[in-house]
Amino acid sequence: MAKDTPDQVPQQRRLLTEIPGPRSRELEARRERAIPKGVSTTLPVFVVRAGPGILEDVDGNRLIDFGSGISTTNAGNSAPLVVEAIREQAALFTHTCFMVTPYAGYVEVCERLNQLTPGDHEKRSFLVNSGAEAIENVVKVARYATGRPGIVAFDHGFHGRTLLTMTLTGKAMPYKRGFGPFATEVYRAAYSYPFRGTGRLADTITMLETSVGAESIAAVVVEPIAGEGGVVVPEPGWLAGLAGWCRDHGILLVADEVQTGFGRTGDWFACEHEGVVPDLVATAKSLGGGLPIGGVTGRAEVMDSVHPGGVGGTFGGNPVACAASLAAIRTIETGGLVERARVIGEAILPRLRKLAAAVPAVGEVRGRGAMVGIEFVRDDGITPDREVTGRVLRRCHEAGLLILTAGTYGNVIRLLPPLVISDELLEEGLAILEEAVTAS
Ligand code: PLZ
Repeated sequence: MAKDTPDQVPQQRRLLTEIPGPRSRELEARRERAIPKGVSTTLPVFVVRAGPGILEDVDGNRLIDFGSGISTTNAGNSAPLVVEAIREQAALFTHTCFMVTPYAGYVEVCERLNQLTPGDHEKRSFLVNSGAEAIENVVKVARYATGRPGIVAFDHGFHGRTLLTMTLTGKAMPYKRGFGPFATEVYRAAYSYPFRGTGRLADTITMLETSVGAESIAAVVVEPIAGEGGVVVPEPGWLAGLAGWCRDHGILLVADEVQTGFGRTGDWFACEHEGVVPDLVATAKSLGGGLPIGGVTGRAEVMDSVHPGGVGGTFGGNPVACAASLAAIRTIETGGLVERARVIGEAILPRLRKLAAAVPAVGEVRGRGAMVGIEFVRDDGITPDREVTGRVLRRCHEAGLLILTAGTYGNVIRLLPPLVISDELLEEGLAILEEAVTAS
């Protein structure tokens, strides 16, 4: 758990105005004149400081944070070690471009990624700026190493917003509609979604073998738990079965651990729970402790196949982001935050499952560790109910609890609390959520 520091936000929920308050609304009006509506916001309260479990806004309201900037501040917002590391590095130098003159921090982050990602085989890593850029690069490396064109992605998958990663993403609205034409040689397969009874592995494999051909597939890109898709946890054994099929056909298994990585699910990486060792792993979000950085990690022979100069970029592995990353990883280690994610899951899941048994609109509560989804359905028990989801979201926000939605059908409430949140705030947030669900 993070230590109290003089600048730490008091760890109490506090509502001084309605949400959003007058100052936030003023800023929102300015924002509407300055920023296109294509960039949208879950909750337009403008933040002035945050951490470990609280977001404080311009009106002095203090909201409980169950979002972690979409699983980016697992180690806490402005975690003390991260702030110190950023200050120190920023005072020394802010940029050289690793491709021009290198520095140790970049090497150290890659060493940490090589150690921490699943599997004890020899690995190499390089650094980029975001989750999307990490996925772009795993695809480049996989195509290069295999000499094959095809990339498989899944229903309910989210991999980013660039042309290629948007193509891999499985949801038209809001991510794809109107933004085509898309990248070529991307094939979509069914993801295992036990609640909806879809995505049997044997059918997925038959489809890929008959309609694409295994020998044309360079890589299968998969989230171990589909985050944006609705915290969909595949059937046990599905991921391992997929990995086995890939291995048998010389297809590289790419784990997109951008959202699930760095302790979120109670393991360093969500693949570990399934005993799966991917060939390539894409990371971002909590790798940077709040600063933008992404990682591409893979088998040494795959990664080393690319010619010198074949991958890179101006800002990839920026020294300040690397310093933040090393400190964020240290914070997760020294704070026992991987274990803490399990404890958070054990606090959330049974409680919400009890609620599910009592409220027919809750179709399923699922997740692992501190990554939890609540899927809302109509009276028939299966038709997605976006309206009730929206009501729960609004009620929580008005009560000072920041939660997120997710889901291909927009009917999932998603909980991603920072792993440093106190038991008291976790408890209070859950009570608000339970009340909102019961009332909606
Ligand atoms: N892979 C699994 O979850 C980003 C998206 C926010 P970037 N998820 C949050 C939004 O609406 O754009 C994500 C992810 C997984 C890749 C990405 C992309 O990561 O750092 O946003 O590019």
